[in-house]
Order: sequence, then C-alpha cells, then structure tokens
Amino acid sequence: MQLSDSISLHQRGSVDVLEVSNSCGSADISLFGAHVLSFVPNTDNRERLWLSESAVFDGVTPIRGGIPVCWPWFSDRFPSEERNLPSHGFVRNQIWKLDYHEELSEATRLVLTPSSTSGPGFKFNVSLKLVITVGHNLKVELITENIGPHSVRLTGALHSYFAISHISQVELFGLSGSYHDKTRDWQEFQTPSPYLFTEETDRVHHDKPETLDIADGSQRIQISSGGHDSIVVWNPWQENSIAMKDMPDGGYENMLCVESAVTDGIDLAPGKRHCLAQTIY
Ligand code: TA6
Repeated sequence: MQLSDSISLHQRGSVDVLEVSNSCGSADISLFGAHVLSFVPNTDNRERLWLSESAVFDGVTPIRGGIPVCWPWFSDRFPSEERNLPSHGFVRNQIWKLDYHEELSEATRLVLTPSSTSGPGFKFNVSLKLVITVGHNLKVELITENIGPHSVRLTGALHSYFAISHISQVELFGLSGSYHDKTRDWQEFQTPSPYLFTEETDRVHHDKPETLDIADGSQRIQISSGGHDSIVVWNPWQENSIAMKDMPDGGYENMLCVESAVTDGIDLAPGKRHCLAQTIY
C-alpha cells in the first residue's frame, strides 16, 4: 500500500514493513520494534546493514540484524535482581506506529512511536519516539522526554549490525581508552590498535567518539554518534552463531555490531529530553 511518494507498506511474515525509496537512498523499517532492516544509499547501492537470513518475522521474536532499538535499558537491567526482564528492554518487542512523515529536499523523514513506554521494570511517565531520516545517509534518533515529576534513569543502545565482506579483514578505527570485556568477566582492558577481530568480541568502550570507521577491505562504513556515553562492539563468533537459531552458523563472518549506546546511564530530569543518535554513511 503506497503511503506517500517514497513510502509503501508491505508484509514480511507477520510483520508490517515500511519500504522507503527516494532519489538519495532506500531503507526498510519494520513496525515491529521500529526496526531498521536495511539501508542502501544511491551513491554506491551497497547495503550497509546486516540482516540474518534466519531472522524470525513472527511479530514476537526480536529481529536478528538491522538496528534493534534497546530501551529503556541496555542488556540486562539488573542482572542479579530481575533476570526475567527482557534483554535490551521491551520496546523492540512492541508494534510501533508511523505518527508522521515528510519529504525533505534530499531525504524522507519518518517519526515512529511505541505502543507503550511503560512495562515490566519501568514505570515512569515518559514519551519516546524514533526519528528516521533516509537520504544519502541514514540518521536514527531515539528521543526520550521525561513528562513525569520524577527523575528517570535510562540506558539503551542503537544496536546496529553492519554488513561486512569478512570479519577477518575488518579493522575498526576511532576508539581509544579502556573497555570492559563481557567475554572476560567484565575485566577492564585498553583498546587495541590496530583494532582487529580474531575471536568472540563483546566490549563496552567508555570512549565516546563522534565518528567511527569500519574498514572492510577497500570499503568503509562511517558511523557518527550523538547522546551516547559509550560504544558497544560485538561479534558473537562461531560458537554463539551456531547456538543462535536465528543466525546462520557462519553469520558472524559477515556482520559486526557497532552500537551507539548509553551504558553508564543518564538521569533524565522532569521536563528534559535526551536524544541518542546514530548516522550511517
Ligand atoms: O550488544 C551486545 C550484546 O549485549 C551481546 O552481549 C549479546 O547479548 C547481543 O547484545 C545480542 O543480544 P540479543 O538480545 O539481541 O540476542
């Protein structure tokens, strides 16, 4: 169904997907989770995002790949106290709606809002929207506004899966300082240089650079971030890929997660707004 000159609505499994195509680029966005599945700029027609060929589109299972929206917390909210809470928050498991869209001179802008901003483990009065701008680049902005009387503590991430030709030839540029390593009991280490990938990688970098570059042979993906306090880098490697039903056994070879994230956390005062943003070039 055509919603505008550049937006049409399609079905993928049990999920509604907005397909956006304009003179500068194209993107697919699942209304389940407000989940960007694909972004292809017209400059080189190269897909920037990785989407698992085994991803489940049943409208219940979080989609593997693309840009999962992790809110109102990143990873496990309180690993010790509330293990039954969904990993990466609850809005990626919700049906969002397209509230607003507009054509800009060289882009299409869409505003999506979730069904609810309160859920298990989070009972605050906040509004949330995801603003997606599709053009020569893809800008994703996750905007929280505290409309209640109490300060609200938030973590979260734009958990982007990037498409790469092979993990063995990728180098990540732009990070420095220390990181905590989930694969080594969250011990602290220094960012390596060159930043290469030879094993399972699951790191929270406390550096917050505005731009990062994924060098993939002769190709590059540039990423800029805003409103973040950290960058998460994840590649599950082979054993985890085999263990994940919604990931091909060798899927780890062609993807790398570089996530603009709030992992230390922010305290959002009443009446204040926070925008976590990632732009992909
Ligand atoms: O962002 C990295 C991470 O927290 C990893 O530890 C791994 O759990 C990954 O997210 C995938 O999480 P998901 O819930 O999407 O399977």
